[in-house]
Amino acid sequence: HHPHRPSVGLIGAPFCKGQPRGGVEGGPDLIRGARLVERLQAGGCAVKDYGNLQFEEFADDEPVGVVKNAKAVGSANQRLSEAVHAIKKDGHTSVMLGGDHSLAIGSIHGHAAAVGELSVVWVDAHADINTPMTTETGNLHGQPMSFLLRELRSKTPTLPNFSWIKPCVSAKNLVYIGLRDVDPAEHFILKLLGVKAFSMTEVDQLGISRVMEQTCDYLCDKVQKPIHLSYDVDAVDPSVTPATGTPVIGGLTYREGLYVTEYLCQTGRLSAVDMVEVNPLRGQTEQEVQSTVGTAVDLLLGCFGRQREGNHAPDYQLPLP
Ligand code: HAR
Ligand code: MN
Ligand code: MN
Ligand code: MN
Repeated sequence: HHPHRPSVGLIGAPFCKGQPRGGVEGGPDLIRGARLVERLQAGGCAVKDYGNLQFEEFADDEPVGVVKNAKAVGSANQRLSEAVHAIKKDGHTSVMLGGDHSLAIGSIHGHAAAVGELSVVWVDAHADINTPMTTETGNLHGQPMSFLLRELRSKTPTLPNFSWIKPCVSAKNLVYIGLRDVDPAEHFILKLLGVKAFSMTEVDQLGISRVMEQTCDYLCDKVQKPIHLSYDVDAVDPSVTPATGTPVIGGLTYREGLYVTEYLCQTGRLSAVDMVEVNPLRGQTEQEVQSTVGTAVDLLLGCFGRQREGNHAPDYQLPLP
């Protein structure tokens, strides 16, 4: 058995206004600079790079309650949603390079607009499910899931430039992996909606292989839906991925983080991937930045068939003496 090698449609989203720290807008070009495209191609993937999106600036983006930069986040995500929609309609597996995690709004929305019902696997130290009413920070990268879940429709006000969003994910089709920094209101929402979550406690208890088995049993049991993987690089332990805005001790090892991608790849249903929150300015040294970016690239290669046991082309022929 050899893994599927679909064609990849790559879109860069150099956007940082879902959170207060500059630098995360450098993620897409940094990940490309680590030769992502070339390495995907070397592994047998066709890649179409759709380039980086450009985002509108708003001079009058006043806070709505505590929520910051709503107009910028709403507008950026509307553009991203259209771009991911087009990439899916072109027949690719979408890869969105962030940028901060507020971009999951547009990426998941555009994916769902193209394919219909989907499963979401959210790999993150954080649940990113605060509503504009529960957020303590006002940062929209801590809130994207609240705008996407049908069950939270009546709990989220319509922010400026958010009126285009149609909640398109059902709570039963969402699984979290890697949680270890969840706000009280977020924890309440997860319990209220009965969201399947494998926190780091469950990773410790079950091991990552049973976590992935149970993730897919849970999601795959029902109709075979396309999978959206939203991977926040802060899910992995900060000893491995320190160059990120909100590092949290006690995360996935490099091997656990990679196993998640290898496992989802072999389902053959991975339809879109986000790789977000790589922030070069948060690395203390060049080595910290390289470790973070290199891990992000390795995780993406894992999504597209790279195996640790090795790979060879299906038409490989041993050279004869
Ligand atoms: N829960 C906090 C908030 O709402 C922090 C979450 C944001 N950090 C992230 N997201 N990197 O995954 O602001
Ligand atoms: Mn196969
Ligand atoms: Mn996140
Ligand atoms: Mn996070």
